[in-house]
Amino acid sequence: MKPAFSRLRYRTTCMMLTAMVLAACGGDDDATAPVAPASVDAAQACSALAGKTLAGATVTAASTVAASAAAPLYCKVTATIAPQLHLELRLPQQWNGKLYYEGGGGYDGSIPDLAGGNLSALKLGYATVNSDSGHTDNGLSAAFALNDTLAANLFGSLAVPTVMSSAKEMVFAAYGKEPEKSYFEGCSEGGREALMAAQRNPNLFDGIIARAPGYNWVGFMGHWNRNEKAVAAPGGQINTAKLGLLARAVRDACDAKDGIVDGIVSNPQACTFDPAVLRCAGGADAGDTCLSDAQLAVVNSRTSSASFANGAYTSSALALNGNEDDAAAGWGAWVTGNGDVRSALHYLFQDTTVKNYLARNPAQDSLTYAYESNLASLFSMAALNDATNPDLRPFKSSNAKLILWHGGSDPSISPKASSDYYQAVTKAVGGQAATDEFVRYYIAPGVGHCEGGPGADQSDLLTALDTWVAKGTAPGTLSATKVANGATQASRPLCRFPQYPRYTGPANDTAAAALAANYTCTAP
Ligand SMILES: [Ca+2]
Repeated sequence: MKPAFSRLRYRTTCMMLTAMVLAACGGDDDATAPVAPASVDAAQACSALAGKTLAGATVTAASTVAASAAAPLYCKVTATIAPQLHLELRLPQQWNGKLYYEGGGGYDGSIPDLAGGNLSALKLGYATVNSDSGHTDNGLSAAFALNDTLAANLFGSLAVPTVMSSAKEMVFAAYGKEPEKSYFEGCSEGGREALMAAQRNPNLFDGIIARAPGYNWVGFMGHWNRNEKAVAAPGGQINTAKLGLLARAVRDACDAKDGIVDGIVSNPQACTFDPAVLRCAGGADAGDTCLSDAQLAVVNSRTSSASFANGAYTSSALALNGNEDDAAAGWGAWVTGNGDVRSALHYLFQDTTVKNYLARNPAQDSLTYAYESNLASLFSMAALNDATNPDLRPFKSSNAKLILWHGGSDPSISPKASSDYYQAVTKAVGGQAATDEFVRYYIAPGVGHCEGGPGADQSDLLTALDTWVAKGTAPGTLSATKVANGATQASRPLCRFPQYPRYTGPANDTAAAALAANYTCTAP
């Protein structure tokens, strides 16, 4: 349990009371603990919070949401922490005594819907909380950072601890007891928030799940700036047919190295494919059966690391994985914009970053901006947003646990970036044994950015984390499933890094290939 703020507050209140009523405060720790009601239903939780201001959060609405096929009965609370930080707290009728905080995505700017991680947590009985991280906009806009220093600081690192202060107080007011455990989970930007909390607020959560974390903001944005300039260069655009050519060539070379040809390169460390074999004769574009030098320059920009400010900021290489042509995990949406570079997600993210953090000029064209032209702006953005500190000893000392997860075919953030961070943590905390005491790292082969792709993208990491934190049972090999239309299509073991799931079942057996039992976590 984290510092018992409610007891401290209760004692403080008692100290302020006169001797006349002091007896009611009791004389030892147990007696000072507030007594939880036998049960609190969702309507009571709502009425306890309606109209209140708690730890700076003013409740703007509190109403029950009836149980449905999608979600159980809960009290939905919206609140504002003045002047601009908005949060939503969901208090289930059947509370498990714990709090779950889910991070945002992109540049945040809105409260995430009840879906994905927070819906799963609510179904498990967790009280859940989300925020907009302190500004209102679409997730592809960093306009808030241009002139709103508070918004920039809230987005960078302050929203999570600020929201947590209020959320814990609200949970106490609603249920009569503070959360027994508090967990954070986030992917991409939410994964950055997760690692930021582990680094800067090591006592805030009992456990953290960081998935595909965008922890390296300056490095990643600079890498994307470089990549998108290559796509925008004359002849740099890679069409769908050429992406198919590239992906097939990678699969032909590497798919089988995990024991099964299933469209997933599960053993990337055995993959030594060189895209230069696809070069058009002479280097000029000669149609869809080869890649020109301009197109290979895009491939090489992504598959090589990037470094800025004399190595102060770096970004890991993003290896080819054979899913470059996948609808969800491929390059179309993220890199090429399917023929329109200025609609590619990486173009859009780096462009709003250049405009609002670096050039500080909304009219700046990011494709003509030299990324290192203003080092002070890089330093400033890093101080706000980078969660690159590998020294998690304070987090470890608080007895908290961290689960790292990354999709093996992530087209946005390289799984190698998470591997590099994990290895830096291992070094910083004193080696593998010390790391194993509080970190688990998993790569899910064939999975795209946070989800999607041909791989098994669904795993119950929250229960694995809770079992570790609450019962002391550290997670080993976990399970992952691929779900389509509500039905499980395939299962795989989710192996601890650096292991991968190697197929050990019968050959040419589609049913066997869909079952996790026919795979063995194997060292590369
Ligand atoms: Ca394979």
